[in-house]
Amino acid sequence: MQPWTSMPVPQLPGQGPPLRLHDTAARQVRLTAPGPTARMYVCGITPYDATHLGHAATYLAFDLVHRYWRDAGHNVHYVQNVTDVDDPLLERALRDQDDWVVLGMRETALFREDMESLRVLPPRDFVGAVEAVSEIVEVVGKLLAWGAAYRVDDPEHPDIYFDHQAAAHFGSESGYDEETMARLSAERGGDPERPGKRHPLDALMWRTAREGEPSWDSELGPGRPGWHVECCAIGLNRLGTGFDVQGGGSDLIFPHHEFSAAHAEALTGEYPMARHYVHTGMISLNGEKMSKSKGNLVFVSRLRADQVDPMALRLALLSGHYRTDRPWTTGMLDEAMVRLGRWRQAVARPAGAAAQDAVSRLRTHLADDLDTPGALAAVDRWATETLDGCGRDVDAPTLLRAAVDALLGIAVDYP
Ligand code: 5CA
Ligand code: ZN
Repeated sequence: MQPWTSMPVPQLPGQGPPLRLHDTAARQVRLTAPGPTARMYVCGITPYDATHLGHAATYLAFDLVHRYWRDAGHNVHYVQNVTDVDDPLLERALRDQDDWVVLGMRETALFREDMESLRVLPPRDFVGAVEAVSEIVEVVGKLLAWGAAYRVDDPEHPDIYFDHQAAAHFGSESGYDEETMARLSAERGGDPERPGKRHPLDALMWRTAREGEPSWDSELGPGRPGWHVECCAIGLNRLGTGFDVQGGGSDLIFPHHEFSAAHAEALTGEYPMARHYVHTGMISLNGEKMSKSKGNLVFVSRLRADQVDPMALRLALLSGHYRTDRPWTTGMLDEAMVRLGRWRQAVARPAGAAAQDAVSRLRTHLADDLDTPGALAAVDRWATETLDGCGRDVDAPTLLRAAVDALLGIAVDYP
């Protein structure tokens, strides 16, 4: 698929410390250590509804990773999928008597616009599940041939499942016990009750064709891909194994990322698929996780239509730490507008407070597991000192303008 349009990123003098990120598998904050090309896969949307603020917050967190690595001199190979064929999309299309392909295309187009307006740097590869069907078939075919996958004992629908015991490290990504896994599998798209499986946890890889559902002819017989194998195939085929970051919201820790990793281990014989598993906290509204299925949504596109400044929205979503579950309130947007106003005033001054220190503090906070509250406070401090007239550094306004653009993605004069 065509990703959205990129935007220029200013080059800053100097460098910050290496980036440290929380790794779910290690349950601690660890250094990232990418090679010249940093490799990141972030799970993309299921396009059956518009981008809400929870999605936006998640993609903004990984945009900061992208930007920090670039600032550190790395090329970033960023891959993102679009789950453009899956149960929730098909169910929504059926409910609204919509064509599932058109629904997916429409919501993906809106997502692109939303990402562009928030100044999220696009992935290098933006890949739909539909485009990747042949890649997925190849992965499933191999695992089936090797006995890591099997056909369920159901003559009418001999769907293919992954035997989770085929991956020696199954469970190491989430660290969850079996009871938690069973509960989450049932809640998040799994089917522990399905008869004929070797084990209730085993996850679907290939769903044989059903009446009224889309399907693709393949060596596996007509059918459509399961969800976890989609991200495994798209990620491995573009990044290879042992890539730097696998990312998504904390609702993907299990079963999605556990199974993608397990498929990859069974396929490549190598472990781990990703060196860091990075998960964002959930944005809530009225006390509940913002989710398409609950319908308690604030859409990015709606706020754009209401003339909300996208830079204020970006700042508001970055004002909390990415790993914290946090509520969305309109007060956050008001605060962000005030903050942005002060930044705009300060960078418009002919001189300001010493910029080097401010930029170095900004980088140090971001390097510390994306401490955005600390990073925003560092810019606030510089803006206050500058507006109080304490600075004589004539290069400072230009440098700060470039730094908040390059590192935080906030262009003060945008749009
Ligand atoms: N297509 C799959 C991933 S392969 C999927 O989960 N799609 S999604 O549209 O449901 O979510 C897209 C991304 O937004 C995921 O990383 C998900 O974890 C994240 N997300 C969903 N809801 C929230 C929320 N309320 N707060 C923060 N992130 C969220
Ligand atoms: Zn995914």
